[in-house]
Amino acid sequence: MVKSEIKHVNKCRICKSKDLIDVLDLTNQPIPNGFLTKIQLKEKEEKYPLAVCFCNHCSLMQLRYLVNPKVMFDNYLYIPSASKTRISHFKNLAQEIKELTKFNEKSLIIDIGSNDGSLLTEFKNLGARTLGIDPAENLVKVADLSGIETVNDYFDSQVAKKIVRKYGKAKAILATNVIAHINDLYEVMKGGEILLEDNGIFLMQFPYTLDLIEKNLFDTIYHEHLSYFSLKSLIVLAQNSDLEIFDIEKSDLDGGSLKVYWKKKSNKKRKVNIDKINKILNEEKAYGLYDVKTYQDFTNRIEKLKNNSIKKLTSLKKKGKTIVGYGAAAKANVLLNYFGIDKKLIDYIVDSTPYKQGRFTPGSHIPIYPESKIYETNPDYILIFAWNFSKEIMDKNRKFKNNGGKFIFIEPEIKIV
Ligand code: JHZ
Repeated sequence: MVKSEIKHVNKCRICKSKDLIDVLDLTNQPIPNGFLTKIQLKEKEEKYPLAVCFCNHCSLMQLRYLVNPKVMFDNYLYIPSASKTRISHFKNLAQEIKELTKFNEKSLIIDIGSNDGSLLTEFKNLGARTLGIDPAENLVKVADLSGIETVNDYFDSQVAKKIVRKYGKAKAILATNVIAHINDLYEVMKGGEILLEDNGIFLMQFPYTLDLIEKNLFDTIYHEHLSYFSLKSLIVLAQNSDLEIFDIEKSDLDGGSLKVYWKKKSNKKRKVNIDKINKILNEEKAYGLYDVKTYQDFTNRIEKLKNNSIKKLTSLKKKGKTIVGYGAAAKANVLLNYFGIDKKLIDYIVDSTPYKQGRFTPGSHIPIYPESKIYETNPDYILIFAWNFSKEIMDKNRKFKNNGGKFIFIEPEIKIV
């Protein structure tokens, strides 16, 4: 696949069925983390179709068009450490895995999509040996500087074999917010089988499709997220695998996510929490997650949401109000580009990520500043794009609120607080 080539998906990534039904088209968009420098603003911007379809067989919602991963991930500007809430989640996760696996200084903990190494740092602090895997060259350097050794690659069974030869097997493999980014999920499972110690665990965490649909979180649909999982779809994925799900937890992170715990089938010491698995499967069925109509209704709600939001924001602007954005998240760009919002409506966006500051949002070309900019210009409204961190953002901006400023939320319905 050459750099700008698009791959059209005509069979399901998990069950291989060709019965894929188009459900939502978010139009052609630039890649969601493709923040532009001032010089790049003058160049032609590459845009790619962004649309999802529903597999009528295993019910996996998935992207209809795939962008070459090298375009999206080789140089990556998103870092988890720009949000305290996420880091505190990482701290708790490390503690939880310590209790579950009783890892010690000899145990190897692997993180797939390890980014700047911030999750593994928490494991290192608890005394484990750590190894990251990440394709982003820029972030591997950052992780190395903070003492987290990282293999600069995309995870698959070949990489897993190399790691076992050099470092041994893993007590725990972590894959937080990365499984949705990987096209060949069977390679992930194979890699897990190769890499995991016999009594080890493999944890996947990803935004949960039921929450996405229920809360109208359409902006989490973007080119990086190839799959939108239900539990059912993962069970289909595991049918011929040596790994099996032994537990599941729901988490509030990122608008609602699922933590799925895998073990080797041969490991009989860990019991499979079959009641929990059945409970979640029943919830999915009762909600309609296996029914295409649920997704079609979602699409209709999103179209309405778009029209209502644009109307509301335009009317504020007509009254002479100033609106700025908070959090130049990947999902901010989906919303801006799908709604057709630009500098005429949003003056600027603030973000705590040093790599994003001084750049411009892809497609909409809105400038990004450090968070302190809010107190230089005192806007009337802040639109919170990073809604998953609204508490952290509102807490640190009490002064803005006390000065009479208001916050705008788009999902699930446009609301001013
Ligand atoms: P955040 C990323 O999506 C990319 P994004 C990725 N594809 C993925 O799957 C999801 O994460 C889960 C800023 N911020 O984490 C920091 C402030 O400025 O929701 C971030 O740029 N001030 C891997 O990009 C952005 O908001 C703050 O106080 O949607 C949040 O981005 C806080 C708390 C955040 O991920």
